[in-house]
This record gives sequence, structure tokens and C-alpha cells, in this order.
Amino acid sequence: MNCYILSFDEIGNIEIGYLTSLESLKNIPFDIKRVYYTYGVPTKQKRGFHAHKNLEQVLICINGSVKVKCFNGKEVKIYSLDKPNEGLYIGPMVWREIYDYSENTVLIVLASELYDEKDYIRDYNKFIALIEEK
Ligand code: T46
Repeated sequence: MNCYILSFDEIGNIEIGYLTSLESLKNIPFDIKRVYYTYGVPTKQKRGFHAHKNLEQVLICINGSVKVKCFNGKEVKIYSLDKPNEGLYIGPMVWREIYDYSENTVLIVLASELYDEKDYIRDYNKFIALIEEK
């Protein structure tokens, strides 16, 4: 499965609070070209429902909690994200569904490429066909 959890160092303590720093090709395994975030997502809403041909991303839930279901065509893994010092790496050709948003979830995403709609596979049957071709 081309996805896994990354743990980031926390600098600080309970008295002064914490700081976590993210750096290209250091604790993030690619050169960061884009950052975006989702917020104000209703708790019953589901997002994602697509894969990317080449894009690599790290998803970090900096507030609240959310679940991410990843499917590589063979295996399903479900990740619970609820820590600002933890990221979920998702590589190419992984179908993802994002759900179980808590109130006030903020999900920040670091991406290896600029936004390109042509990199998306939004049709599930097409995703399965591409996986089977390989
Ligand atoms: C993923 C989850 C966590 C842009 O214009 N620029 C951007 O950088 C992005 C990411 C999206 N958009 C537009 C494209 C769509 O019209 O915003 C709209 C919603 O985008 P999308 O369908 O990508 O949103 P999500 O939240 O379903 O999925 C996104 C990522 O695409 C996805 O890879 O893992 O966030």
C-alpha cells in the first residue's frame, strides 16, 4: 500500500505549547509545491472519491479529527487522523475517501505538484481498469 503514517517532532512542552516544522525532502518525502486546506466541512460530508496518477501528498489534521480510507485496488486501509504532529503520506494510484469529520476539522495538505485536474482519476471504474492494466 502506497500510504503510511509520518510522525513529526514536536518542539515545546505543555507549559509553552508546541511547534512542528515541515521541510521538503527532510520530514516530508518530496519537494512541496503546493499547500491547501479544507475547513468548515459538515460532519456528514464525505470528500475525495478519486485517485491521482502521479501526485504525492501528506495530509495533516491540525484540528479535530477525520478518517481516510485508502484503496490501492487490492488492499483497503483506514487511517484516523487527529494529531497535528502526524501526517498521512498518500502516493500515486491510491483511491481515497475522507469522512467522519468532527466539528471544526482543519485538514492541511502538502502536495508534490501544482494543481492539475488532468492528474485526477475521478471515475472509480477507470481507476480499477488502470490498476488492472499494470
Ligand atoms: C485529497 C483530499 C484530502 C483547486 O482549484 N486547487 C487545488 O489545489 C485543489 C486541491 C482543488 N481545487 C479545486 C478542484 C475542485 O473544483 O477545488 C475543488 C475541490 O477539489 P477536490 O475534489 O480535489 O477536493 P477534495 O477535498 O475532495 O480532495 C482533495 C484532494 O484532491 C485529494 O487528493 O487527498 O483533498
